[in-house]
Amino acid sequence: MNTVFESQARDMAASLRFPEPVYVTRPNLPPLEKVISTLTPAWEQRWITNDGALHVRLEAELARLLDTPYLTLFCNGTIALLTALKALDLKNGAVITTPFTFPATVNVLYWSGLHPVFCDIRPDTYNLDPDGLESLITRDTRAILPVHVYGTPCDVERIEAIAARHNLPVLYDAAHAFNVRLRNKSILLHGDISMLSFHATKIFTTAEGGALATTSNLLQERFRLLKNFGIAGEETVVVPGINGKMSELQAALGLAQLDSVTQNTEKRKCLAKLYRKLLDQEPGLVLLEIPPDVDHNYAYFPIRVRKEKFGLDRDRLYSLLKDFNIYCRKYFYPLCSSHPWCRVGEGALPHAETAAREVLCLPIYATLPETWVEKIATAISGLGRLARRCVL
Ligand code: T4K
Repeated sequence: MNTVFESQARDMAASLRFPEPVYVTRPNLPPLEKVISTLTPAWEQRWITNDGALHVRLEAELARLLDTPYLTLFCNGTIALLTALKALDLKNGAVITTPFTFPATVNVLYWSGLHPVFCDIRPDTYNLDPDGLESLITRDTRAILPVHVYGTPCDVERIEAIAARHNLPVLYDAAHAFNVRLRNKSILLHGDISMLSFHATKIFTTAEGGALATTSNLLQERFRLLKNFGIAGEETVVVPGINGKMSELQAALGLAQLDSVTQNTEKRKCLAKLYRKLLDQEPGLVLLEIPPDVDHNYAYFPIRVRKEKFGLDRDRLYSLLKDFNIYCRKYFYPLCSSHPWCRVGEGALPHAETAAREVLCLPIYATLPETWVEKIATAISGLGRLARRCVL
């Protein structure tokens, strides 16, 4: 590596270094007193899980906020996804999904006796590309499992038209898509089932937590049974269910946060706008375009780093930013298709492979100061300029 670059990059990092680590995200935590006061009735009644009053309230409030007829809470998004596969009675076959996702999306298939068939992604939205979908459908296919990556809706109309032609259910991994609307309609109204995650890294959090949304009353009833061991009555177990329940402690955290959802999204929107203003013209950086018919949640701020024009590749930029105390994340590297148990050869999913090599998610969260965004953008453009000057 060029020593002039090394020493000047070190000087730049020393002068711009944040006094504390800047993470890709931070949970949006309500005041602790508010969580305690929300939790107090549960404490007094000593009812801390199993469909408690807070759980019931959070379910109803979220269904209203997210505009979905049926929403069922879970202990986390992964168990919710696993339960959705069981509720659809999928077994012994393939599910078509994307390789550009968090391992949970694909791991649940293996836990359910299914296997993934990977469809390449669109290079602009990072979502499953419907152009490649239909040719992957065989007699073995049981369902389609697309992901609304970074909260951007998939091409739901085309995916669902293909699914309908082949009589296949569509289960959306909507872990990133809390409160996203497409053409002024909740994204959760698409497909048979959508899964949400309320993990600490998500824009609405119950520490760990998740939900399934559906428009089907029958599916909702199955979720309820399956997440509670299949228990239909004190002496009746009707299906082999598991424990997917959310506790009252988690529900209290969720309830205490509900009134900040809109403000939180507005803050993120402003920060995303600022990043865009500062980085849009940077050579070799490609920013995610938000389609005009989408009300986005700005959960992530992914950039694509093209070495030929930017001067540095994504991995080098990621490492150098750590010297500034900036901890970005390579969501989603490695691709799920590259896990040894998937055995998909290199070159089979070209758009996903390029995205996994080039995408870097920058810090974005409601309490991130605008001055920090300016400093992060200065660090990124400064490193790019320096690299181009030193011709690495
Ligand atoms: N499908 C998709 C598409 C998903 O993205 C996910 C989860 C799932 C399904 C599964 O849903 P869950 O079962 O998780 O509900 C994180 C999360 O653990 C994971 O939930 C999330 N996706 C994924 C995108 O991100 P890591 O390995 O990056 O987490 P970690 O611990 O490195 O945290 C990232 C940053 O967040 C830290 O650098 C700092 C900050 N952080 C994290 C935690 C836990 C905090 O500030 N406070 C915290 O408490 O996976």
